[in-house]
Amino acid sequence: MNNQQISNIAFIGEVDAGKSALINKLLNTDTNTGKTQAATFYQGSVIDTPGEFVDNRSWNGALLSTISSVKTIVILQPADAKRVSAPSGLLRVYPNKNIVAVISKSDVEDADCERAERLLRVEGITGPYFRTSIYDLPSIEQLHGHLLSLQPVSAESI
Ligand SMILES: Nc1nc2c(ncn2[C@@H]2O[C@H](COP(=O)(O)OP(=O)(O)O)[C@@H](O)[C@H]2O)c(=O)[nH]1
Ligand SMILES: [Mg+2]
Repeated sequence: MNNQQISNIAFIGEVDAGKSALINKLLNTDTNTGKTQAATFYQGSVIDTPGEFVDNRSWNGALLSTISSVKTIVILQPADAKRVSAPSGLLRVYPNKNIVAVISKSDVEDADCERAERLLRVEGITGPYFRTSIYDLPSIEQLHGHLLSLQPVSAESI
């Protein structure tokens, strides 16, 4: 991976969707193991959110205020989940953000990536759908490249 950093991104998805593990891979860091208890901010404002934000409706206000500052929202839909992981309708509140759809844990035994895409599409979350596995580096690099392409061009790189 190159040295340019991804930033200004929030990762959301249900508990165990693989948010922290994916961020670890994307940032090439190992500082965020363990259960996410609070929104965690990394350098350049990459935000990891606790799954409870999505699982529990009463947390939706907390989710909204956490993601309100970022330009890009990455939604993780685990490949083995039978229902949608994203908060229903919540993302329409912010029509100007980049929404990036990730089918996470694509390597698990009962993965069904087509089903995951269907669930996202029904929820109004359009493709491209990035299928990732933390054990498949090319899948991480492909997502990383897409996230970099969404970064604002910084003055020094012109
Ligand atoms: N097989 C597999 N397991 C994964 C993958 N991503 C995460 N996991 C595992 O799923 C569990 C939950 O991951 P975590 O990142 O903590 O989920 P979070 O609650 O969304 O932050 C952990 O045991 C991870 O090792 C993946 O791509 N493939
Ligand atoms: Mg976590």
